[in-house]
Amino acid sequence: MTLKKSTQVCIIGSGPSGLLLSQLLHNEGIDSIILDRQSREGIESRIRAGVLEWGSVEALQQAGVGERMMKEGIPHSGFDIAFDGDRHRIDLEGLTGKQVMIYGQTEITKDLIGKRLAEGCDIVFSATKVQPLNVTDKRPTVTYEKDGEVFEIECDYIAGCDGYHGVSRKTFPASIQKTFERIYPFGWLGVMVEKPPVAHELIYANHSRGFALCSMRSETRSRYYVQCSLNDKVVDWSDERFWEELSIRIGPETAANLQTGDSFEKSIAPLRSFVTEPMRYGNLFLAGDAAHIVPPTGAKGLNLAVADVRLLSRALIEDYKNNNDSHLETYSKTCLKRVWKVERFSWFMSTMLHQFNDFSGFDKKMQRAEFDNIVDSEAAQRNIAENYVGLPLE
Ligand code: RFL
Ligand code: PHB
Repeated sequence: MTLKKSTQVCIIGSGPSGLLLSQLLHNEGIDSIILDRQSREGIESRIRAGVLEWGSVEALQQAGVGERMMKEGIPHSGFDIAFDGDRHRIDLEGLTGKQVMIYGQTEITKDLIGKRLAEGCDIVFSATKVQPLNVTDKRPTVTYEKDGEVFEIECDYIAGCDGYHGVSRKTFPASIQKTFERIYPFGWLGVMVEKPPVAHELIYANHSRGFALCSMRSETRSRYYVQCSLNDKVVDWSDERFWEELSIRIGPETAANLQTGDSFEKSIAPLRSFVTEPMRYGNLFLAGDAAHIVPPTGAKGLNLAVADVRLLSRALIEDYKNNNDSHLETYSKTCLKRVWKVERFSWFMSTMLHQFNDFSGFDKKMQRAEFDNIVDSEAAQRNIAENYVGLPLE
């Protein structure tokens, strides 16, 4: 027997995209159900992004989930780029008048899940066989299974917020879908440690042994990354090996302030650029990682997801409140223009800052020239700063 449910917007995925969309819709009286294949504990323990554009900060505040972020988050006015021991600060605030906020994605997810559940939202965790159906019909459906029972949700719209490995994007017919992809020939090994950060601001470093990033989650918790081989396994990297390698890549002066310790999380992530076009098929709309992936070097993935959701919520609210579907019609085009600019920035930062095995002597000179150009040109610095603090929504 199939158990029936009904809602206005069925949201697949309870990552930051799906949760924030549900919250923004709820605030305007629009009902949604969220389905996720993972457990709540699994979702709340995923360690991912750490840097929020100010536009994302404002969106979370406007949604009513900014209270803890404004207390515990750390605003940053700049960050450093280092190249073979030379270092240059990008003065975000001086160049753009804006800051970014250090606040973990894990915390944003916890804040959103807490608020959504407190307000009575139906979030189905550990749902299996989630499947959007009849998405070009006026009332599409989503089916799923939970605890051995089969459910069918009837809705007006489906939001595919189910990340890169989700089911929503796969529902698009091949005849209308175009995908664009670049896979980078290396990964990032990330480590979290309960020690104060090595510096007050982030440091992105290109060293002849590979890229390194010094980041943080709080005054007492640091997040570090080093470029690693795609063949590496986490077990290949003892804490000792990690600290040794990071110290070499950030150079002796910075490393003198490095407080090492036992890591409590260590993982390897591949780097990828990916875009699917269009972001809409019938009444199914994609948002966040379901539609695009950026390499993490520009700190853009989560922010791009928030930007999509701001546009999608606005379009749905216009449709429900004013019977105006023009923003839904232009959603994909508006998002993709911004997505490609952010893809460009993330690709640029990744290309400048990593070691590529197949780079020629000329390619390496180009990387150095990019760095020197940034150091010597305020215009180049401003362009980086504008992208880092976040491009306008449209
Ligand atoms: P998510 O977070 O992947 O959530 C998708 C949800 O969908 C569920 N799901 C399904 N549910 C039901 N049925 C299915 N078939 C499903 N398939 C999947 C999943 O369980 C999951 O809960 O996507 P969303 O919401 O679009 O959010 C995107 C962000 O998570 C992502 O872009 C960022 O984490 C990227 N990122 C960073 N972004 C930044 O803006 N700043 C950063 O500093 C930053 N650092 C990072 C990052 C990503 C990293 N990794 C691990 C990929 C650092 C790293 C290391
Ligand atoms: C992080 O703190 O996890 C982080 C910060 C900046 C990035 C990527 C990841 O560019």
